[in-house]
Amino acid sequence: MIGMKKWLGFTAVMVMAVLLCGCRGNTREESIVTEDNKTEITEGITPTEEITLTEEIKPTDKEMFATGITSEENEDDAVPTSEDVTPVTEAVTPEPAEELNNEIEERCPAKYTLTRADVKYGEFSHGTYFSETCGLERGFCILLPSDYSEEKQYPVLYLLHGIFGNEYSFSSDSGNKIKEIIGNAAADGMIEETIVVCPNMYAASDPKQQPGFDAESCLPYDNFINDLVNDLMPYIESNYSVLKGRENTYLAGFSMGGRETIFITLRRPELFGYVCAISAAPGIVPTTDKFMTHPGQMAESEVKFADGAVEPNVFIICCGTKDSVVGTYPKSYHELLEKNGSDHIWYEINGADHDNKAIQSGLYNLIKQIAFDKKNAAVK
Ligand code: FER
Repeated sequence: MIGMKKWLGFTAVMVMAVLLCGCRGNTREESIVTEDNKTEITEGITPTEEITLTEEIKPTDKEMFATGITSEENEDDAVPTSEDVTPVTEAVTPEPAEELNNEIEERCPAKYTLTRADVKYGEFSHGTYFSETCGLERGFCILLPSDYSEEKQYPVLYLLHGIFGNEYSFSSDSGNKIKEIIGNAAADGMIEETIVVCPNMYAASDPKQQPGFDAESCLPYDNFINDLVNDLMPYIESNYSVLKGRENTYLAGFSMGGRETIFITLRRPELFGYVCAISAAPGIVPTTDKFMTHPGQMAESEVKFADGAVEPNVFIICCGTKDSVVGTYPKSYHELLEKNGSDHIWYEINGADHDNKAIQSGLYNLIKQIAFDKKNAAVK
């Protein structure tokens, strides 16, 4: 039922968003969200282009943007089934290296999302660092392998949350199966044991500033590139036992985090060898969607790698075919990159919404491409 409630709540937010298009100067009295979460439409609302939803979105709705909708189709993600906790050791055999291919699989196979009896998964913990960019102490969550040791060194994946999220967005949603996918892929020998860092992507200098659907409230997200590169990455690299360099530094993000993933990758491609932008939000280039008018972070002609730039070994852009929040914006980024001659992999996840199915798919395919690329490099 959690999923159903979230879905209804989200539908109400979406309907509100459309209704509120006409509410600048008007009040919410013109649309009423009833107790059973249905929105009643009253007369006299004419849509305008821009809206500010900051005060209209409830904390529970904000979670949906931050880490994805839990739709009915994805209830299996939210509620662990007996299958999830049943030891599946016999059914799960490591992928022989020679069988590893680089084909995209739309859905993350169940053997990577399952909790296996014979695998020890890492745990998330919380840390802080001083951000010169923001002039503030800021938080991050970090997933360390269960047997993390200073004697070893690990690659790092920086994983960016959606709008209204924070460093806890991914670790507090067990439905995304991040721990399981990373742990199972490492247990199978597909990838090395890997650290996952989940930052707070809202890099504001004023701790009172809040995210919202207006240009000014989004600026701290666009400032995150500075915090990441100048503050967080150096902190992680000097306080944890990590492998440095682009071959060992991965970047992925969901929705608003997907948008910043693309932006950061285009601006600093020398830093990240493996990248995946999942269900990327609008706003890299100027546009108006159902939430707001975006001034754009760059012109359409700039959506490319600079001439002569080192490019990521893998740069994936993906999105569900039923994404009810960002629609076809991810596809438009793919089309722009293609038009501007910049290499990337584009694929769609059939039937997925703005949800954990998309997140799992993007994460799994990123891992698979890393595995294939690194194994190929090793035999060259
Ligand atoms: C927008 C549509 C979607 C937008 C952000 C999002 C800032 C992000 C959604 C999410 O992170 O889930 O117009 O503008």
